[in-house]
Amino acid sequence: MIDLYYWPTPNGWKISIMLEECGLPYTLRPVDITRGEQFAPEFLLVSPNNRMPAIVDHTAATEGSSVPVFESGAILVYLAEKTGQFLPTDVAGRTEVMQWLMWQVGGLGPMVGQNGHFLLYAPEKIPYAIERYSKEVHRLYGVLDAQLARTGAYVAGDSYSIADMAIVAWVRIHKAQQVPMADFPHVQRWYDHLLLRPAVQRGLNVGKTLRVNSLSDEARQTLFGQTAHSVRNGEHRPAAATPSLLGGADLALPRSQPGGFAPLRD
Ligand SMILES: N[C@@H](CCC(=O)N[C@@H](CS)C(=O)NCC(=O)O)C(=O)O
Repeated sequence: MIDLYYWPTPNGWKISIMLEECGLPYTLRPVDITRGEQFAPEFLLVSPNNRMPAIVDHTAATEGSSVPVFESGAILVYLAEKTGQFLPTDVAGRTEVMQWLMWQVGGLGPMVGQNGHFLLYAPEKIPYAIERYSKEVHRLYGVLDAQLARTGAYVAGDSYSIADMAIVAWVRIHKAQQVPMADFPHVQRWYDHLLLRPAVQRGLNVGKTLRVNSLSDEARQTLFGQTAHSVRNGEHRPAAATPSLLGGADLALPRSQPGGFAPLRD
């Protein structure tokens, strides 16, 4: 069984879509990032960057150990290699997928994230920041549109891949991000087509009811007030143990990692 550490956001959806596409059984372990559950010590053992998504594969082939993976791009590659699906094995095909996956992880995701921050969450509306990120997001959508015009099918060519899954999760929020989709007809065509896939629908619906539309002051401080000091001092940790995370207590970390999986006790 695979444990999926998850909250319903674009980075989380990438992995719920992939798990649904592969038909791999998994246990959902919600990480409420508005409550600071990403700082729970047991979660940090899996994801030292205090970000979800993360997985722990208890069915890994590696003898006697479960495999923890953090970073959505690494998780997608891990699952693709585990199942032999959605990532070609020939060098040219694999490289094509990898470069668009990296484009999403290093470009589209962070830029759309900053766009959303200054557009929707920042307490003061800073015109320079809003313009900077909305222009960059517009440019990136243009790059995607041109690529989809070239392939006439999926992001990395004729076959659906983990690059499509990574990108569609972020395109999903285009309305809230005020992206003018009329400027990007090829993205629109591809997006409509992907939404017809039952596994994409299921993946996007995982944990839907957990999603909150507004952030309390406490949640804002947890999400936007992090520094190395505050993280080191445990300032954002949830006050109480997190039941959803405790189920992962049987994690046996690879031998190279010190310590073990210490479940929180009340
Ligand atoms: N590079 C990471 C980014 C993950 C990420 O930013 N996750 C956000 C939610 S979309 C999160 O966990 N935020 C918690 C926080 O900001 O403390 C990945 O691709 O997995």
